[in-house]
Amino acid sequence: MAPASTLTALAEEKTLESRFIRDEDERPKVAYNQFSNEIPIISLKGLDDIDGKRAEICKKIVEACEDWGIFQVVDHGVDDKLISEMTRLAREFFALPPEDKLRFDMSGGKKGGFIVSSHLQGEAVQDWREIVTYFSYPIRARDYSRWPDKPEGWIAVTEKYSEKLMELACQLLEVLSEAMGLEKEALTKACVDMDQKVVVNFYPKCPQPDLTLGLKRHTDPGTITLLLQDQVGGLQATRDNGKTWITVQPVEGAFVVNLGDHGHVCKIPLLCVV
Ligand SMILES: O=C(O)CCC(=O)C(=O)O
Repeated sequence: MAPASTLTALAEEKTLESRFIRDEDERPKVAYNQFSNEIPIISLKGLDDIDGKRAEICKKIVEACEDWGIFQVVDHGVDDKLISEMTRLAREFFALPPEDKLRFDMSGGKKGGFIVSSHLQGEAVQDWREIVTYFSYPIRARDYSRWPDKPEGWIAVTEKYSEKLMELACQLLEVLSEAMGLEKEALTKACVDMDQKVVVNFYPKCPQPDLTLGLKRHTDPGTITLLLQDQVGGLQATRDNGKTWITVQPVEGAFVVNLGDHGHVCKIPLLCVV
């Protein structure tokens, strides 16, 4: 039997271990698959067309930021094939035997790799997830010893994916800079070297999903998050400090764009995502 240090074995149990059980008021208030259409889906087709569609697209983005602080983008220019390759590799990584994943164990403060629940220490209740995470930008600071070397192709595909998502993030930051009446590069310059962190979350089948969360209530610490959901869904958001929540509708190939705490400091109204 697999060691309990990953969720592989626990997913087969009939009941959930107590370390994952949340207090009642922290448990999900709406079902993971009761999808809401409230979060706008914005096509970026024509964003570079300065004399054409750009103004209209920017307006939609700004309205979405003011309203929810979260929106989805389609026609974003990131190749479908690259997205499906990244998704396939992520699934294959988490399907590896525990010992392969634990070769990249990041417990004990290592700056990247694999961990169950969270790299944050001292948490009273654990998240029901496995995670691979590491910094991908700035390129000169990459520590490839913390990037998984299995499944085959992971490093090359993640490099390409990171590059394309960095381009997309910069395009969106330009829109937000202009919306604040600043020069186009203001936000990217404010981020100096533009860090980027790859985070891949895996939420295995859970014996008692109503008692726990895949990932606890939080805001994202960075400037902007680009999140690729699978079609199962489960991402939830609130704009009234947790009184009510909605489950974000998964849209094939779309990225959920979430403004993080840094974006908030830059005076962009914001959200919390579970
Ligand atoms: O996996 C998800 O759907 C949410 C991920 C998230 O909120 C995060 O990694 O900060």
